[in-house]
Amino acid sequence: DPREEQKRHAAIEAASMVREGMVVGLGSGTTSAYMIDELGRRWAEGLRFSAIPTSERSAEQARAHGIKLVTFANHPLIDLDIDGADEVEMGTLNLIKGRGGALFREKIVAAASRRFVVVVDESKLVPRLGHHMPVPVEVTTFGWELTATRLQDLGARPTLRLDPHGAPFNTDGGNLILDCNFGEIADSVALAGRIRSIVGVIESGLFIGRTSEVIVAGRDGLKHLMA
Ligand code: DER
Repeated sequence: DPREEQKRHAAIEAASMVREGMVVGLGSGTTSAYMIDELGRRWAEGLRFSAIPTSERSAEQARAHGIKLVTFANHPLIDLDIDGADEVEMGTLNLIKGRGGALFREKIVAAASRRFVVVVDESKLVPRLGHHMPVPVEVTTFGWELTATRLQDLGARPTLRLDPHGAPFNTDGGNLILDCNFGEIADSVALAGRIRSIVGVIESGLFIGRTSEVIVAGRDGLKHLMA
């Protein structure tokens, strides 16, 4: 599958940026999974670094490789955070993230990082956020129906995310996700602020002004887009 090959290509390129002794943020999703496997290979070759995972799933994958996991207690600053994205807006490099359900921890880790490097296949590049992805919004369970109504007032069509068994999906933090279809977003900076100001909203998958660099893998190789 060429898209999986592209994800893997971008992930390996980003993993090569990890230096001895770094504190590394481990993203979530399929592209990040390739990155974690590559870091596992480098760990087996003797590279030593510390890692902070953005999901239980990524933590499990890293542990299986013997990668040392740490917390913010002793490592409040991350040198390099590597993560995927659902959409990357050309020009601004603003993101939609959260299809994997880890957006809250992902944003906390990105915010704690000197550098936030995003790894994508070329299909993720869009002229405007909302091009083909809804904005995942993490909300508290209590009163989620009211929070959904307030998101509708912002112009969204919110859908409660369900797990494979048809029950409401619970994030690692025990919250719910409303996938909010806003259509194409003209002003994602303003929208991100409006979403955050709704009581009951914990965090949204709009990552605004946080991206340091995007590694895009395409048919004609790798591109590095710098913020
Ligand atoms: O859920 C997330 O934020 C993931 O990083 C997602 O945005 C990218 O997942 P993918 O690499 O499986 O496409």
